[in-house]
Amino acid sequence: MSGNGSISQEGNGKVSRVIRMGTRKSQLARIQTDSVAGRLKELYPDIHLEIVAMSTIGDKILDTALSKIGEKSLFTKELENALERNEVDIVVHSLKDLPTSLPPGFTIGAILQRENPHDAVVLHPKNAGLTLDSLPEKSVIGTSSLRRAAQLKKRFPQLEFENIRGNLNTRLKKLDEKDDYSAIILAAAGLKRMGWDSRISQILGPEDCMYAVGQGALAVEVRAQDKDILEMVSVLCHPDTVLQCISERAFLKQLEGGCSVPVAVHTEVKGSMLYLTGAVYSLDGADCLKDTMQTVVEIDNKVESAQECVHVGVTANSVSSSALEAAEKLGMDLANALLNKGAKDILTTARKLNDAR
Ligand code: DPM
Repeated sequence: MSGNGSISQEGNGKVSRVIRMGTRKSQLARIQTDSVAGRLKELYPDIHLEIVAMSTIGDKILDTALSKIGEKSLFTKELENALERNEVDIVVHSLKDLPTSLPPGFTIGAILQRENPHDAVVLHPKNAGLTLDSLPEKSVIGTSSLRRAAQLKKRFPQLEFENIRGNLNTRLKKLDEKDDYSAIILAAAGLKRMGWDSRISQILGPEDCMYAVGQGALAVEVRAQDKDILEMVSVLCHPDTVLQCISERAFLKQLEGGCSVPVAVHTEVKGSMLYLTGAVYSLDGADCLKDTMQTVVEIDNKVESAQECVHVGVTANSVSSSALEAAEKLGMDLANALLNKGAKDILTTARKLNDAR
């Protein structure tokens, strides 16, 4: 056993170390952390888990659009500081909030099975029964995601789009209790985890709105050097989700996009094939570059032992490294194809216009 605070085996194979899990204070973050804690408890009945809740910059600045705050690690910095100081050992995040390069010393030790990755429409109660197609002209849709706004503006030009911020609870309150928005767009996964499935009136398929890189998947961040914890969490990995998310993250990284650019993806694993569709948009959605590529991923390959490779921040020791490499290359190849067609200009212009707003 290595490292500080290593897991002690009591001679009967039982793990007796106290493991602390850091979480943001929002209800969604608590629910996500509790669900990972539950999985760990099932797998390791003898571990002692402690949950440490803290606020992050992203939770404190609630009135500015995410894309305007300009802090890449908005929701993650305080939690990583606590990891670094050994105040916590594990942090659970929504993967889509984690930058494609993590600061040195940290890694994603597990990506869990993805929930529904699509976006969902939540209607003001007075609009019950309507859809984005049937809402009256000039209805205001709340979203501060550049990605959602760009795609939906193009697809539903009769609608208007305005920023809405705050955690999920705040947003639903703003929708229901005021008359500012006819509907809001949220990730189906977050709504489902909160137990608010019944508010979903429409799931947006790829022809309406492709999802964000990593959307719907939970990630477990740990200290890269903490081999005991890394090994412990690696069994939480869902191989198909890991491969999909690695290709998506490699695509975003190669484009040099952050968590607030109009970039969207769609991935599927069918047999031993991994399909990735990726797109970049101008802010109004008028310009769009989109393409699909695929690769073979041999998931059933025997996992090469003791190989520790990091792919776009992810250490997935339980997944075949040749499959991980193929997934990462797929994302880079697709990004390069779009860059060759002028993706850089579209993104640079989008960033400039957004900064100037
Ligand atoms: C990121 C975006 C948003 C979150 C940008 C995007 C949405 C921001 C907004 C990177 N992070 O999606 O284009 O609507 O103003 C976030 C949510 C979840 C994780 C909430 C949501 C839950 C779903 C999941 C915020 N981060 O998107 O409705 O686990 O994927």
